[in-house]
Amino acid sequence: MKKLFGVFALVSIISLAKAQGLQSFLPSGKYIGTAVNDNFFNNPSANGADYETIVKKDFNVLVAENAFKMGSILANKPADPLNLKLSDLNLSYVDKLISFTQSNNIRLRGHNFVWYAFPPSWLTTEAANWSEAQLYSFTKQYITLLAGHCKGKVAEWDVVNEAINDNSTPALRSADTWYAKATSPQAFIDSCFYYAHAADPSADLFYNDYSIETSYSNKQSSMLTVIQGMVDRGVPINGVGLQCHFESGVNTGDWVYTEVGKVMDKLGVMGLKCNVTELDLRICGSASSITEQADEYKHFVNILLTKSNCNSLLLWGFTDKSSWIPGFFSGCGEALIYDNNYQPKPAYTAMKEALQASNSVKITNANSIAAVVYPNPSTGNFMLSSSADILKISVFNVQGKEISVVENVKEGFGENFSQGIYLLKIVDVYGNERYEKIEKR
Ligand code: 9MR
Repeated sequence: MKKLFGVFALVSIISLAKAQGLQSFLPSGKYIGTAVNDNFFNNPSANGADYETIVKKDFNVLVAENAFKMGSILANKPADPLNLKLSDLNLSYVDKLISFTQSNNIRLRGHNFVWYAFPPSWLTTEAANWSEAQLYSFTKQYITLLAGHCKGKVAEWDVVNEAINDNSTPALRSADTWYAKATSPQAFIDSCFYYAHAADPSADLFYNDYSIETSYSNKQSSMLTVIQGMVDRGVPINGVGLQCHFESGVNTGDWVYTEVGKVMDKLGVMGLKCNVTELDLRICGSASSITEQADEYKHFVNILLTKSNCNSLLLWGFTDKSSWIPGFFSGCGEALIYDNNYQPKPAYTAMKEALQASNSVKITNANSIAAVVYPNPSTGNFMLSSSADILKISVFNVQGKEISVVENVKEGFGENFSQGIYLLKIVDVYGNERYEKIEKR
């Protein structure tokens, strides 16, 4: 018992060192992350020291905003693009993020192997002269080299990004892509997944896109048809990423959260994961406020926590000091959870509160003994709030075995309960007894 206490004390000290960042409140198997910007790789002093401190404190999954894209990795034209060598790939930023995530015990997401947009400038001209077989050969070599280099270090990859047409007819882009020589864009996409799987069989492979989050966009039905087809053909796909670049107060609200939940369920039925991969909630003019935005961010945390096939919620950056939004949407900004000076915004607090609340234990049906148990944010113990003084709480596991008795409960209890369902026998000072179910999540 003494030894066990020692272990708990040690775990507590380590937890405190993590300074109660967002990720410290997550149940196991769930991840909250951010994209790291270009300065992280080539000009950290422009970000300032707070940038890295916040990344380590709050997030347990990272993705590079640009550094893993073909436009960065093959920015320089290789001597022979149809005979690619590992040394043709500029992997310095990739390796930097691999080593950062490994030394800080952070999960790494790769974005992306194939994207019609922003290819290396030489590729569009070059690929227009290739045969279809040469296009396939180049793509296979690129994915094989990069996925192989990152094998076991990148937990999940966006294999193909934004391949579906905005106007949905036909479903897949072709003429506006560097891979237009593929007579069947679908066969080309399938192949990309096969190449990635062969190079790193343990990585989760994703299709990632925007405007697929709700059924009000025609793109969603195209996506479901495309993905169902891939599943039916046995293509090694593990999930779909919903980018979720939304305008606060405009493309938000209960209907959106419900819709996001529904598409996650539909993909779950196909046996797939569905993650939020690029969330930001831009504020444009007076359409919203940072208070409204806070509530919206909270809903996305709840989606992460309640959807079993959603394991990650990634933000497209975390600080308004560095975001693609103002440069892309004129008059819009403030899309993220820290302000320009790295001060947490209401959105940050709301996310944290949603995560803390998810750790709470609820006592149900407590009529004569109205009692609520909630987590003490600084210790992780459970606190009891009751209308009557409680004499004793006995805790039973689901097998009915009494595993703990706490007497004269005035302060915290329950720090050593693992996740699960328990039965409490609560006795107050007047001898009233109640049996209540509690769930530690
Ligand atoms: O935020 C990224 C921006 O810095 C880049 O200039 C741009 C082109 O590479 O890509 C932006 O990220 C996009 C992401 O890769 C895919 N979904 C949309 C994102 C915002 O445009």
